[in-house]
Amino acid sequence: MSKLKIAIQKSGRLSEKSLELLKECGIKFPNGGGKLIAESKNFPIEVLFLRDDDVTKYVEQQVADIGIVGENVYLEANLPVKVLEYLGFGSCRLSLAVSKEVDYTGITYFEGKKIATSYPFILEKYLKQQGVNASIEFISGSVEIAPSIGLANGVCDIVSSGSTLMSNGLKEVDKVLDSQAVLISNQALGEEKQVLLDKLLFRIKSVLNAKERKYILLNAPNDKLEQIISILPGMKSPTVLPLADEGWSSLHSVIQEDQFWDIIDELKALGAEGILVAPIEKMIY
Ligand code: PRT
Ligand code: ZN
Repeated sequence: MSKLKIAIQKSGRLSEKSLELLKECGIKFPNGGGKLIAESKNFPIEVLFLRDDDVTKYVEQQVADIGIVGENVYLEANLPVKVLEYLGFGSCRLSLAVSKEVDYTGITYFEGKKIATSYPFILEKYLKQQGVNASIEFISGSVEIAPSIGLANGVCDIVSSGSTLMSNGLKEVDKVLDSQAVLISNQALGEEKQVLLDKLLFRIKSVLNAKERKYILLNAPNDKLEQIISILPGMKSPTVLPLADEGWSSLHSVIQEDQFWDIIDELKALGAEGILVAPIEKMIY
């Protein structure tokens, strides 16, 4: 029987979350630390543990069928593979930064200057779009030290909290790209593998949908029910059950995580009580 091969990062910022996502999809692996390949016992899938820089290439070459990689790394590889899903972890941005002493007034600052980066392809495309002529110095690591050692006037690097830039005397001046982990796939999977992939994708979507939402339960006075329902955009419509207390009902629904605090304030203002918000593990449409 055919097996799906997924390439994920062996050790680094995406490793744990990638394995966790597979686990949340009900896919179990034996605990064999340090192995480069692991086979699941309960789903026809094999995991290849690789350096993140190799994931896109191996998916394109069909060494793996699918892979999880940072969108920044996938875009830099510039290979013909498909992005199937944005996974919501590994968030960061690719930004331009200069010495904090520079009086930066805009992207034209870089005209005729030199920028150090590990992302020459993305940067070149960006500079072209912006109409700026700058030379690009490729460095594979420790990009942040380039300006202080006189190698470049600025850098284009991954930023998340910004503390690495700060501790190297740099400031972020322009965002080139927002990035997060993506699920990529080879463009020519056979029929059998496609069936397995569809099954996996259905599970991944259910997990991701659930992460974005919360289950909410509350007690509401009957005369405010209609107004409360109108601000609760549930899956279809909220469930309403009468409470033993006359004039009150219990209401159950699902809300978007990011609307959470706004909605809670409105609900309280309408007299809702005993508000409970709980995580959802899976959400099937
Ligand atoms: O060994 P391998 O080649 O597999 O791993 P790697 O060292 O090349 O990659 P890794 O594990 O560092 O990152 C994997 C992916 O995580 C990246 O491709 C991004 O998509 C994503 N990611 C998220 C990050 C960061 N956040 C991040 N902060 N990748 C790198 N960084 C680095 C950045 O390069 C800089 O040195 O962290 C530093 C900045 O962090 P702040 O918080 O100080 O701004
Ligand atoms: Zn890497």
